[in-house]
Amino acid sequence: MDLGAITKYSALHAKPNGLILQYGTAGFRTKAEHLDHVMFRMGLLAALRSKQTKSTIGVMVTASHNPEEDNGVKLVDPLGEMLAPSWEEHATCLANAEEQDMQTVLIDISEKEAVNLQQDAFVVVGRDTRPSSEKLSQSVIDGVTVLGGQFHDYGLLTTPQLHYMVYCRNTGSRYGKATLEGYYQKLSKAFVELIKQASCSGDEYRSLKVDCANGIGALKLREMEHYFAQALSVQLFNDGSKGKLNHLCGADFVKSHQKPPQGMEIKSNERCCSFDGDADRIVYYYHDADGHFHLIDGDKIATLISSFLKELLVEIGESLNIGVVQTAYANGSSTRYLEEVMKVPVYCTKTGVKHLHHKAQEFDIGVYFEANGHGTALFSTAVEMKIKQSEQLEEKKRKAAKMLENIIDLFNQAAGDAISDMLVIEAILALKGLTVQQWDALYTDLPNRQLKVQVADRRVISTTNAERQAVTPPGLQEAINDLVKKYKLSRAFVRPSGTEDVVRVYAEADSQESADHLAHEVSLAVFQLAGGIGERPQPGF
Ligand code: NG1
Ligand code: ZN
Repeated sequence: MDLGAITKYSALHAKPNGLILQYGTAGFRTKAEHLDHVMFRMGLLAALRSKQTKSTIGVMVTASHNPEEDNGVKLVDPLGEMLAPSWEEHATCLANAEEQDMQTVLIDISEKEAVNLQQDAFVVVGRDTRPSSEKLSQSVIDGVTVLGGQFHDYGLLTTPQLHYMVYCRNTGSRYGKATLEGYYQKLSKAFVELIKQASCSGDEYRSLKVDCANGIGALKLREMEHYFAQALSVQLFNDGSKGKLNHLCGADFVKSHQKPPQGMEIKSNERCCSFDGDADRIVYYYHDADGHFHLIDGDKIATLISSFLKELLVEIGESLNIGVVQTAYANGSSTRYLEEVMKVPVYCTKTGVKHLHHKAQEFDIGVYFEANGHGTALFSTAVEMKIKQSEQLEEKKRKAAKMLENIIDLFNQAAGDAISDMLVIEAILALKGLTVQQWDALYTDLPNRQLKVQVADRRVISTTNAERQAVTPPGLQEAINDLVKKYKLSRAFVRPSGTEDVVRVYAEADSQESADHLAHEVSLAVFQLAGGIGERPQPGF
């Protein structure tokens, strides 16, 4: 390590005194103007991680669905996964070290992790469309370079595209070519082949309106659309040409406000979807003939996908297992439908895709989605083996195996990906001959409400049972239990957010009014028992 050079360059990316940040569920995220030192240091850390794993590491500069003024950074591990937990701790230590302690922390990490500093390092960098992202990604590169690392700057990419690049580079291109062209071709080829197998290929399946949150998804979908134009035409809205990123549009807005984005004209029964700011989340929706808005969230996406995959497995006649992984935010109706009607085992993990991804790896086919639309499906080698052996099978089984093969190619195995999920969904709807209303009608969501409560220190709330029960502060869970008892089909839980300084409250019940009341009452309990600050939560939304 050239400590002199590190000191010199670090001074050019100086840390504001006293600023403390945490590597949370989605890496570091805050106002862009506070992030320059974090970016430089994450460049250093990515180089160390690359030396340690002898693999390519990814660094993505984005703040996803946050407002345009924010930014953030996350590291991508060798197989496209989120950073290993011990390295998340190192990331936090390194980002928070005062200028004079930075070197010591860096040496500490290298020693603890037995990093061979002579080893080469290679880091790939991607960024979203935020005005601050270009300069910040340059700071990442400065960090990589000062540790003698090599880099490839992909420039503008969706978050899942960067995961894909990392995965390809570390699997000797067996998975795919680590270029945008490679990504577009792999996905589009699988999609077009799947669509060809649809018997009902009427025009109604062939067009889709996409709200791109004024973000990177618009640019990349526009680059990609001609690769699959023969099978699907996409009409892009909120493409960044005028509106602000994530402002009144995008998957997070649509899901949390349960209303359509601005800037999109929706005719009745038209199929529409929204991406978030870095294109790793997707939700669908439509207006019915009476003008009512219907949201189809991550839970219903998981239901569509897992039921289709289960049918294919039955078709092949193989005893491969399939499981669905959700979080506490999954709508109660979805869990019930999956378990009782579809007879698919459902598991609940803590919030954050790394937890879901980990659990999903336990199955031959693991489908995981957060209710907010972030998810994918993972396939074990046993499934791939089965497909390889399908040559000997009878015609019908061979066809199912072929479909499964294309579906595997179409899913981004490295991460939840709005573009890839969109194409999977479009293919399944076409293959099953399902309209958006028929898909929506699989089950009816229980009315629900999510709220935020400001408290002095959100860490006073600790949870258990995949965040569905509060352990501390004393009395809070008992209070929630008593409130829940007052309503029908009700459920409520609270947890500290990993990305915002708030406590999140979730409630569902048999009517919207009840869900709203319950959420409000639980908010008051949090405010009283967990050190609420500012104004007491008010009823009404
Ligand atoms: P937090 O802020 O920890 O609730 C949010 C989402 C997560 C996940 C992360 C990362 C909800 C309720 N929470 O986490 O699901 O997507 O952001 O972006 O949607
Ligand atoms: Zn995102």
